[in-house]
Amino acid sequence: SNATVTASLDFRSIDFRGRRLSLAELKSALPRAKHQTMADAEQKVLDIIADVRGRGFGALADLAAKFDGVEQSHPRVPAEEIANALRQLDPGVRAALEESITRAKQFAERQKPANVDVQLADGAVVSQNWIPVGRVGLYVPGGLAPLASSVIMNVVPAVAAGVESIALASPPQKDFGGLPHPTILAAAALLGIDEVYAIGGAQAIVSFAYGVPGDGTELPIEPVDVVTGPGNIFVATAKRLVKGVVGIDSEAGTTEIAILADATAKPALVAADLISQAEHDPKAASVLVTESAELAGAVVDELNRQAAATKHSARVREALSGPQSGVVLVDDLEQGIAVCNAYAAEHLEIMTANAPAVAGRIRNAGAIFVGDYSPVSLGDYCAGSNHVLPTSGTAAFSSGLNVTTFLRAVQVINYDRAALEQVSGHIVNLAGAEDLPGHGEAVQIRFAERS
Ligand code: HSO
Ligand code: ZN
Repeated sequence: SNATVTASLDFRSIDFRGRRLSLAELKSALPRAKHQTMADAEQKVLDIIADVRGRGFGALADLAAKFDGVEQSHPRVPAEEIANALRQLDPGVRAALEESITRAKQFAERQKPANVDVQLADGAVVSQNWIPVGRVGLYVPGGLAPLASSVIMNVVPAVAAGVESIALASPPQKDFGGLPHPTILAAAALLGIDEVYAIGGAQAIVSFAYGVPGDGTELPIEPVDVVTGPGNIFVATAKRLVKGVVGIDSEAGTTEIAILADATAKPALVAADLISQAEHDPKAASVLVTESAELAGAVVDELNRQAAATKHSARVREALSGPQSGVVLVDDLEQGIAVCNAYAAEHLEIMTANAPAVAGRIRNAGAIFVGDYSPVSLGDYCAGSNHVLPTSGTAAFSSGLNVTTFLRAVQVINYDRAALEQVSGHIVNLAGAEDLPGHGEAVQIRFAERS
């Protein structure tokens, strides 16, 4: 028998059975963290922006002392430290990172959309060319766990897109002489990234967005075109505040898993997967959506059993007991699908009969995991898919990190004389209707002065 007595989990239950709910009612009744106010974070990030833009590397040194507790003369990680981290990397971890890179590359390379040339009439061609941005800044958080796999998820699509200049930032770690975590450095080395900075949180985002001028002894950090990567509330706020100065990826905040399951699902697997993402953060969300009250009961039993035994038990139990987690009981699969679409989970697992067909009916999710053998942890590390995904319902309108995050669709217009002449009357008419006759004149002049 068990020596430690642990109170049972407070995995809340929301019962939608027999209720006809509008989308708005559904959304507000779903388990969701109270929206964290960005107001407090915003003032702090505005101060960081002003400080970094005003004092450059001096500000970064002060922020590293204040937030990371490290003395730092310059944030650029020396090349020999990156090489060294790779030399000292555990061979099993190295092999795993390499496999993860191989699969991520294989998938990312096939994601590149094809350019198109469309002939609209004789001599009238419009093309769409996908062109990579020139330089990107990728952020990898330190936080509760050093996510070396996130280096892969950021870098691989940028490389596949054809981005020429890639810089990486990750918080300085007190335990590692003020450098980012060595596994993060080793992953950068495996990917051939040599521009790495030990800068944490909002200040990393700000440094990339605006650049940091050189100071005579130190090289500048050149500004980037796009900043990507997950992070805490300060990172998310900084990304929002610099958006417009640079492009950003979708909001990737505290992680979430939802599982749509029926009576055929295996409670032990459902519980293990809910726990796997709860492990990230006491604020992580784990949601089960099911028509089977029996399954729900069995999953809660499993959660209690497995959560007591897992290494990060306290964090997991807090996440599972929070208002953002719980089971949603539904009438049937139809309502279950509606609930999942309303929730728009970062990760959605389908553990039902005929899982592929059910997955095909999901519209809103950052990524969809089909069947018993596609757990979220596969996607976190080794599926070939990306794990930087939209959270807190933003999957309804945005995508996970992918090659197009780093591409622009540039339209190229190439008409010859006859092709322009064919539509010149229409242009003159529309220009007149908009009271912009100069537009029409710009076309007519080409045909007036024929020589
Ligand atoms: N599940 C996290 C990614 C991650 N998990 C990294 C382990 N390492 C957000 O999708
Ligand atoms: Zn994870």
